[in-house]
Amino acid sequence: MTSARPAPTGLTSGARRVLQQNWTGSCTVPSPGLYPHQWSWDSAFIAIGSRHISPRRAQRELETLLAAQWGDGRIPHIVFNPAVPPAAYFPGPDFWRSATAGAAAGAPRHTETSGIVQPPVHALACLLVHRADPRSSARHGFLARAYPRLAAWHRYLGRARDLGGGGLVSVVHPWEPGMDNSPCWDAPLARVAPAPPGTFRRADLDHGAASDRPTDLDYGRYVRLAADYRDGGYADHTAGSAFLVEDPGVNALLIASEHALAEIAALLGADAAPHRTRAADLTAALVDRLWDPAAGLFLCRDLHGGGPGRDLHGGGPARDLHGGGPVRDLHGGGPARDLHGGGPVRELGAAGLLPLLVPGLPGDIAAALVRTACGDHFGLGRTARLVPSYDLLGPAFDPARYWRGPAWFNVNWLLERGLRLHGEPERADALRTAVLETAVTSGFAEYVDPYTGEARGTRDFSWTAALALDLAVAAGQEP
Ligand code: 2M8
Repeated sequence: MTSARPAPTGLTSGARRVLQQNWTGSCTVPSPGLYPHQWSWDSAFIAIGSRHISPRRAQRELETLLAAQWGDGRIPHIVFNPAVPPAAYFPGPDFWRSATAGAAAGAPRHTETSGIVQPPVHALACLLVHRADPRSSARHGFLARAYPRLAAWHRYLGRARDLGGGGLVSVVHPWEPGMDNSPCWDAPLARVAPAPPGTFRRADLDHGAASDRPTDLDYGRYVRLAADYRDGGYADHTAGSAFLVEDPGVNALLIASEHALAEIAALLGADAAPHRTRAADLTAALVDRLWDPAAGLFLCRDLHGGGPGRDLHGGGPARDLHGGGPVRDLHGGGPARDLHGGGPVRELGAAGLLPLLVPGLPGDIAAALVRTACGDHFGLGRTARLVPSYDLLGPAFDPARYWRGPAWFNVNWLLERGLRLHGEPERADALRTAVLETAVTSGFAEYVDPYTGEARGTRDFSWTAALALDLAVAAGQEP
């Protein structure tokens, strides 16, 4: 069922303009000022939109990213453009030093990349790009070339990143789930000793208001974690990261992509069964390890954590997450970690709603997720214009600061899809209309105030344009 409303004025022309101006000839940068290189999950979302402008260009977008894959299967979160001045973005290629520090993990020798990863939306993006023009896709062997790389990427996540031993993927840095500054990371991040302030220079503050961006203290911790990972040769098997979290968003996107990989395998005449089995196993592990029936939401699991956190259902904190309790020295001689355990992070993040994207999710859980999305904490269809990145009622909620409350267009696009998948077409239509209107009125903002839709962050942001265009096409508003 599609909405009969016309696209908001300027949507399709504006979206096309943004995607054109941010295209480099081989990929699309998220934003030429703030993010002047290629980002992994950005390119997946961008290709999902740009397939409606040029399927070939969307194929190219993904192929450029896949060409930077490491020998161990990881797809790096940034692929650096050597033509961009080093000071334009921090941490840049001089920091990550992938070709040398990542050599043992098979980093490309002639392309500089970061060493961490982002959520695996790529197989889903490849399938959608293929569907936009199956003939062009077949002519260029798009799926045949992408499939082994996507399969290796999923294998890397499944083998090297099951650091909790329970069948889910772990992230080793808050940038990996893409929701960089979420309050869900506050407790796990509090254990990390920040890099001293004078040892690095932030480039992001040249482009964004400090009040919208992460604090210097958090940035110091991001730098420390990334430097430690690099200095360990980007090895995962030792599980040495001071930050180890199982995130429901990352795992839900992997499951959705594993289903897409099964379809891709079938299209290529390959065996789809292992992908279907893997999707089912991951779904069972996701429910088993991260579903919290009382919260009606999937919660992150902090593999170094444990014990009670904030009481999500009663009034006020049961324990101060940032003070009080002992902080273990993970680099010193503390007690051995139980990597199979850990504990839930008692914060309500939008990543906990993303399993709505999972086709095989039990119906009662999907229904509970819809109730939570429409309840007081996320306000879908009620108090919020777009679904916020974090609990509207949470103690750390901030409608302006990066991933601590503002609404992001990729999250809302994913939820729109999930609502449709789980039999909620009216709610999906209403969310789609809100996304389209807000994309235009905000000037294709990077993120917006979840209540008012007021623009935040950078403007003419690529995935905002791409995903709005995709929804306009789905609504029949764009040929
Ligand atoms: C933001 O992350 C980068 C680091 O990767 C940054 O803050 O510098 C996040 O919003 C992330 O999800 C996004 O992929 C990236 C580029 O748009 O920006």
